[in-house]
Amino acid sequence: MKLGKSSLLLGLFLLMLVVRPVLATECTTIKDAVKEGQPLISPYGDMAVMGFNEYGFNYQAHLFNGDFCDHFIEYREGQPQHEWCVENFEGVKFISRWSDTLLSNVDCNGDGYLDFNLNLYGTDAWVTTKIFGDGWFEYMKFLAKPYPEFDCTEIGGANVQGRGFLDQFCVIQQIGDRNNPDSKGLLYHVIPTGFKALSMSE
Ligand SMILES: [Ca+2]
Repeated sequence: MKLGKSSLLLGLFLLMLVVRPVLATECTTIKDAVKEGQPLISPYGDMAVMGFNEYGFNYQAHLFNGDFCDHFIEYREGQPQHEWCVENFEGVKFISRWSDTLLSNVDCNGDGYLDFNLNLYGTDAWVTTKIFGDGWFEYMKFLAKPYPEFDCTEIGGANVQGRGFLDQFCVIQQIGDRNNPDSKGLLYHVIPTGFKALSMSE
């Protein structure tokens, strides 16, 4: 019996040795990756450096603060649409924040990229954008729809169309309108404000 017990304990101990590395699977942080000389890569192909990168992304802080044309990869210098962007948006600034559900600041699946998720229906994903030029601005708060057919106007918000992955979101708040520089007031404001807005539809 005594031997059996020891064997059991030994077995458990060995099992722990085997299981531990699996349990210890950790997410790589931006800081650790930089320290190791192999920075994580963003979905845009940028290196996730500490603080702000050359374009204005601070992936650690889930924040972009920079020139409008630098935010979108297709509008950056050297890209075919860069000139168009400069002609239309020179001097225009852009600030955006996003949730970890959309674009994380860690790599947990070990592929070397910041984890990101483009299937956002029913998640708690959110994005805010502020675009501003000389004397005008537009602020928007986006929240992921619960499901694709959801009509955001039912809760007093607005649907999004033709804006890529943002089409999965409702605009639940908008202040100002880039297409109408005189507009500085509130256009949409779903109550309750913020991320409980969609629960009102259930
Ligand atoms: Ca990853």
